[in-house]
Amino acid sequence: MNVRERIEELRKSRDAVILSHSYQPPEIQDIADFVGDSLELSRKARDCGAAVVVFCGVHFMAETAHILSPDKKILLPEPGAGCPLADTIDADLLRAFKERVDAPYAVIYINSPAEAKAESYAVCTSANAVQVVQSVPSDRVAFAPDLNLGTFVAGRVRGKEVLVYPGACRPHAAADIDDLKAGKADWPDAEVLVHPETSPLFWDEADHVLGTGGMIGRVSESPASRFLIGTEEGMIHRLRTLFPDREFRAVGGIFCPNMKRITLEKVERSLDLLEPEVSLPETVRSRALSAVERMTGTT
Ligand code: CIZ
Repeated sequence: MNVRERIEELRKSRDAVILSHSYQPPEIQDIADFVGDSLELSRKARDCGAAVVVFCGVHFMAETAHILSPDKKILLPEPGAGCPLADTIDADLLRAFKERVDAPYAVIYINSPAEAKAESYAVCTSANAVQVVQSVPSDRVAFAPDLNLGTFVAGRVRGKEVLVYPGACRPHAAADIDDLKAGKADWPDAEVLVHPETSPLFWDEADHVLGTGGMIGRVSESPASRFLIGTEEGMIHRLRTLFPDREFRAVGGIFCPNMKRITLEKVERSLDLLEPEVSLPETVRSRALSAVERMTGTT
């Protein structure tokens, strides 16, 4: 039996579902039951009937799945797959930031640790950040941890001051603008879609600034046949799978090494041993859940 066959057998015998983020390597996306963004996958984890969820992504994503599904076993096949952006904030840093900027309410990007979510009024994703910030019952809102996304939101909400924490996703924030311009020169007819974690220099060159779910929605309704994509390059496999009749090219050289740490062998091992499991103390989980539910009430 090869590794794919062993995974298949274990998936059945363990009553498991395999979820993959759109930034995962192609071979992981291809064996997954569902591929999507962190919130979509956490909702799939909650709504599926399976007892075991193998979350192929990074730590904060598996944690979010646990926040929504405390009774399921949430496995992260590579426990070292972290998110340096999420690591820029924690509960103490967020409390200090809210105090320093004199903003009683914080909106926190889903790319953050559960302890910081528990200190926040609401969670947001790149898709709904503007609506979530707009819904906060205060005219001063602290936003953490992504500076570029927060700046994007600050420019779009009405009647509120958004005080932005200076965290960054390095691969997105340091994306190569010359590569984007070269892509546009090669494919002048292409539509340019970039992620809000990239810098404003990228937004200025783009037709649309969107999270990964928004990119899929835009491609499905666009008349264009070619697209330049300014986000983590794993997204190209996702888009090619969904839209085999269109052409996609990654621009900016955006590569997340943490997203590539899960292998088929690690998925198999995780299913076999039912570890490593991700869970949280109930006090943190339930407070983080309230912040996630406020987002859901908004969007
Ligand atoms: O929330 C997610 O899954 C991430 C990391 C990005 C996005 O835009 O979907």
